[in-house]
Amino acid sequence: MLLGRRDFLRSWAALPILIGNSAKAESSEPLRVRASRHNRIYGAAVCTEQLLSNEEYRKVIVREAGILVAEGETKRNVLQPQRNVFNFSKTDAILKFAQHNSQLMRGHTLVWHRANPKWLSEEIVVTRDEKLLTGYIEAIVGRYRSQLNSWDVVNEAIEPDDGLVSGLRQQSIWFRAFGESYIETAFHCARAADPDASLYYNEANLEGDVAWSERRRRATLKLLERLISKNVPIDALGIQGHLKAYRVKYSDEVFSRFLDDVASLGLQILITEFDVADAGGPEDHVQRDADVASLTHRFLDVAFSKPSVIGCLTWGITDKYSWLSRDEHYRWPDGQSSRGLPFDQEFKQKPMWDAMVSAYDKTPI
Ligand code: 9MR
Repeated sequence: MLLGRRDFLRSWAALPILIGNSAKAESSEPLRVRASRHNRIYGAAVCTEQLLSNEEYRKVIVREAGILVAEGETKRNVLQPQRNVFNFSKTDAILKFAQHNSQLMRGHTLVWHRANPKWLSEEIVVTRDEKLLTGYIEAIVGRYRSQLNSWDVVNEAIEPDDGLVSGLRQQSIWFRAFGESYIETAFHCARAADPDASLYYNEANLEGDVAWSERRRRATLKLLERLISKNVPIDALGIQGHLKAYRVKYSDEVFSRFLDDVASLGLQILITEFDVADAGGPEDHVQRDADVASLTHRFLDVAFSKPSVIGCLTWGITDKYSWLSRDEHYRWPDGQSSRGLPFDQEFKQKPMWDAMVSAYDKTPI
């Protein structure tokens, strides 16, 4: 499917299998249908291995998701493990799957301090060669030109705890080699390689009602303002949306204000990696599911009340494969799975799915 930047919003509304004849929502209708009915999108992060090996997983992804993103396979450590070795097979497999199922696909992520292969980290310290940044973007974005509708060009460039006044992440090979300019270089290069793809800056921990999250919001807004004032080709902000139900306070007002601030810069917004960590919650998983659903509802209600928010992707779709169950900060010590995604381990819809449906259904068109 060849979909340009300007076609992005129109494109998912036009996907043939998405729209039923009736304008009235059916209770069994999947998220992608609910979303497109309201000119929004729903999608999910996927992994090739699971797509290849688990039919039930494949079915849920095909039924529910209007857009896919690779959870790991489009990162540089996978795509370019050695200087002269590129491995496109996994990304190609996901793209083929998406195209076969009339799903869009987005790219995540071109520049991320945590996805650099070892050879690159070693080389850039010595050479400071900008080609190590631009050559990669030209190769990857060029290869998938007109096939991915958007790219997270730069991911997580903010880290106020690193101590810079700008709040930029100092502990990144990119910042150390080029200073802040690597961000604009990356965007210019991506735009030249695929003029049709929407270009995103993607950032984490932007929604908490806590001081450290506020610092992140301020630094992100300032960065976006600087980029826009320099005519850097950026189209949207990706808000990851990894919520922590029992650990980080969330407030509708704070989140709403931030969305308005971003929209006032003329940017679109996508919730790119939504899930809700349930670590630290009560033992009773029924109670946790209710809490996760309630937070999901509040968060997405605020998001979808804004015309600038074009949709939401969850980071995975089933608890069976969630990164939250693997991560040392969020996994349960007794080995039970986390319950932060719309489907449980057995691929059954959870209250979180109902909350998402309801948020999409309420979205003003
Ligand atoms: O969920 C992803 C996990 O499986 C990978 O091991 C990890 C490193 O590549 O990345 C995780 O995804 C991260 C995403 O790329 C950026 N935002 C935070 C996500 C969770 O750590």
